[in-house]
Amino acid sequence: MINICVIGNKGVGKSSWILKWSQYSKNINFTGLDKAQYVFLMFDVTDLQSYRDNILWYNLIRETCPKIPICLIGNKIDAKKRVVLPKLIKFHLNHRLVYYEMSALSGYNLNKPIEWAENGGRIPNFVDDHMFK
Ligand SMILES: Nc1nc2c(ncn2[C@@H]2O[C@H](COP(=O)(O)OP(=O)(O)O)[C@@H](O)[C@H]2O)c(=O)[nH]1
Ligand SMILES: [Mg+2]
Repeated sequence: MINICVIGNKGVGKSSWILKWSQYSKNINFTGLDKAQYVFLMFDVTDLQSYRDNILWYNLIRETCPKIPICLIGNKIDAKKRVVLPKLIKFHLNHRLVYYEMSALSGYNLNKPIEWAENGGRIPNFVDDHMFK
């Protein structure tokens, strides 16, 4: 079992994703930050404030768990009124995090952050990723 803490502003879709994943598979313990091995930091691509607030959550996580692997998730990509466009999303580059776009509603990429955690929570090397693509 892996312990995962899902963090982010209210309304970004944390509960929706946790509920959906729990129906699909029982392989994860959803925990508080104190017991977590991995953190999923989620924002909502239809809510700019939730993207801006990533830095507050990130600093809070790093105060408590300086080394814990973090996966950034942009949820609600099914929504027509997307405002946080892909080209605006730089947070993961600045903080060297893996980033996945997701829709808890449609099921798109639901498993990607889990796979990342199951594989040990890789920290991306964007220079190499860019060079070898
Ligand atoms: N369009 C869309 N709505 C979503 C998605 N995920 C969650 N929601 C909706 O966003 C609202 C807040 O979701 P909730 O899971 O309670 O957010 P939480 O506060 O982060 O736990 C609910 O009305 C959900 O139905 C998604 O992927 N797409
Ligand atoms: Mg909730």
